[in-house]
Parts: sequence; structure tokens; C-alpha cells
Amino acid sequence: MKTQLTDDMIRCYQDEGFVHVPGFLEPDEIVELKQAVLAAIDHMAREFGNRRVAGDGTDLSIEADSYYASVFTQRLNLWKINDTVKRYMLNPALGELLCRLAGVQAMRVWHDQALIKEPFGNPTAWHLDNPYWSFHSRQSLSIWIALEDATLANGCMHFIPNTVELATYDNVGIGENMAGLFEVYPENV
Ligand SMILES: O=C(O)CCC(=O)C(=O)O
Repeated sequence: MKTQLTDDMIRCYQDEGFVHVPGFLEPDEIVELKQAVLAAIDHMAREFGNRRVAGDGTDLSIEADSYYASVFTQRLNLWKINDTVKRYMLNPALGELLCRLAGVQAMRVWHDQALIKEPFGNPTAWHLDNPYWSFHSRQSLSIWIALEDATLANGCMHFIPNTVELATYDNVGIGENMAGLFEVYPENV
């Protein structure tokens, strides 16, 4: 795992609100983590059917016929049931990297989530992650790790630079209206 940060990367994150780290995982790590994630998802399917959240606690139901149900196959908190996922999620060097990016002393994990974009799935609408969580913080951050090549055709990630400071934490949803975000934040168009 590439946990070395340069000053340019920190500046990029703090100025633009995101930083792209090519080759973040080594090829053998990608294989290992992908196998672990798939094994954990398989375990959940066998033991718990359509349950989305691993481990104890609440599940998050999604209407089976909703638009969102066909955006991803989504499973959360796989670190609770798979030691390999846990080792990556709780890697102290990763925690240190995130603290340096966010400019804080310590970080807690809110959740991991495996997002599988199935063939012919619905596209993900522009959205903010933080309004889905139980807390709001400008120091919170998400890491998106592609375990396969990410291309325009198969659903690579896009960010809108220089917009983090504008966030009011209104939840714009992740639904059929791709442009819902721009109704709440017209200045982001
Ligand atoms: O990959 C996507 O389409 C969106 C991912 C996302 O919302 C997330 O990582 O929180």
C-alpha cells in the first residue's frame, strides 16, 4: 500500500477536496483484497441472504425495485467478518495517511463498503457521502479503491473539484435524478 504522501498530494487534497493516488495498492494486494471482499460477500449471501450490513447491529433495507437497488450490489462492514479486509481497513499506516490529509490527530472507521457495479446497472447520481452518516464533519473523508481497472465505460469515480467547502450536508440522494445535486448546489454546475 502506497502510504507515502508528498506535500503536493496534501495540498491537492486540501485545495481541491480530493487526491488521486495511482497504484495505491500493489498488484498482489489488489488480488488479495479482491479475493477477501468477494469471499466475505459470498459468506454473507450464504449466511444472511440479502443482508447488507455485516456483523451485529442494524441492516439498511433498500426497496428491491428501487432505482438505487440497481446501482450497486452493496455490502457494508465486511471488516467485521473477514480478517484480511480488517487488516487493510485498520492498517495504522493508512490511518496516519488519512490523518495527515484531513489535518487531524486521529481517525475512526465509520464503515467500509463493497460496491459492485453489475452489468447494465444504473449509473450513480452525483451525491455527497457525509449526509448519509450519523455525524457531519469537514474532516471526514472517503477512500475509493478500484479493485478492477476503472474506466469511463465501467463506472470510474468522478469528483467535482473545489466544492467541499460549499457542502451544507443536505442529502441530495442517489436516485434517478442524476442532476439532483445541482438543484441544491447550482454553483457546482
Ligand atoms: O463509485 C461510485 O459510483 C460511487 C461511490 C460512492 O458513493 C462512495 O464510494 O461512497
